[in-house]
Amino acid sequence: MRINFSGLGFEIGQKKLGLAQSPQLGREYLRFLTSLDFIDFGDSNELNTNPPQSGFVLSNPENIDWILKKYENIFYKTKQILTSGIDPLINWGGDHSIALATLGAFKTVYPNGKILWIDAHADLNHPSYSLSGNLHGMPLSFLLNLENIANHHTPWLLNGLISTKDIIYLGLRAVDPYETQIINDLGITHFTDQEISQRGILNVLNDIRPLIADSPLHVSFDIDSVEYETAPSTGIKIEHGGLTRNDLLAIAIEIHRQKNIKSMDIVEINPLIGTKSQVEKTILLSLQFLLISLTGGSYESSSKQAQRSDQISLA
Ligand SMILES: [Mn+2]
Repeated sequence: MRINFSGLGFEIGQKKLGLAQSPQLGREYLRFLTSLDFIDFGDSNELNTNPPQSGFVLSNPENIDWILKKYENIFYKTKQILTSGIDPLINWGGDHSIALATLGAFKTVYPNGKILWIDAHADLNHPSYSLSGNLHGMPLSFLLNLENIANHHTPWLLNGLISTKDIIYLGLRAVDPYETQIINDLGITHFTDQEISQRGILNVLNDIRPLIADSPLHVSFDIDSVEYETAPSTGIKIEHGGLTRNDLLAIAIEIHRQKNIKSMDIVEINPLIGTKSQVEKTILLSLQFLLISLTGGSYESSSKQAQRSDQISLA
């Protein structure tokens, strides 16, 4: 098993500073804690240089194409990596707007791919209706081409569009009325955090299993899907509900069991929010989710394991 790491420190999809520092932290922790082989595709960062306005760019039509051009670049970068057969690819954000590029690239390379979208939010907002104007709440409206938005603004995405049948939402708990209507009208499969806590994660995974079996898989993991106390270093604080650590680890075990993951986004971890121990707690949980999803729990390279068993037999 190998970690293929792409740092996508985009923080321009929302207004806070700090998300651009997340990939470097993820990289350092991974290399410190594991002895897995590591291929590093470097960093593509987009900083909020003018935070009070940067999140509002989509309210201004003149700015839409300027900002979306930045995603076109990382779309081609991600597509190139996946096309060369390197997987699973870890897309470490950054805010959730990077999914425009990463998921678009995944679907371009794997047209029959499925998507597990683990998030408190549905990220289905449309620039015309969004209250915040933040692009990190909109990637799926582009990817679904709602109201032909991709035709107008992201033509490079058109081969990577997703169908409503490709998406499975896990952990929704803060969905806008406009988004609820889209989910219901289009019949998108979703499991809210409430349903997960009522029925239990294993029953929910039992429903999900046949939906993702035998298809290439993209996992888009937004840390705000997790309950606040367990993963506090993220930009939007939702006091109620959320996935528990156990829910998350059960999901990771299921992802590993499927053995078909091609790419994973890890987004919205903000190292500038919270105390040092809160940041560490948040990042360690994300790493555990990532590592169990990829390896099932064995974080050492096979050569290192062989070494260790040699040592044991010598003793
Ligand atoms: Mn999100």
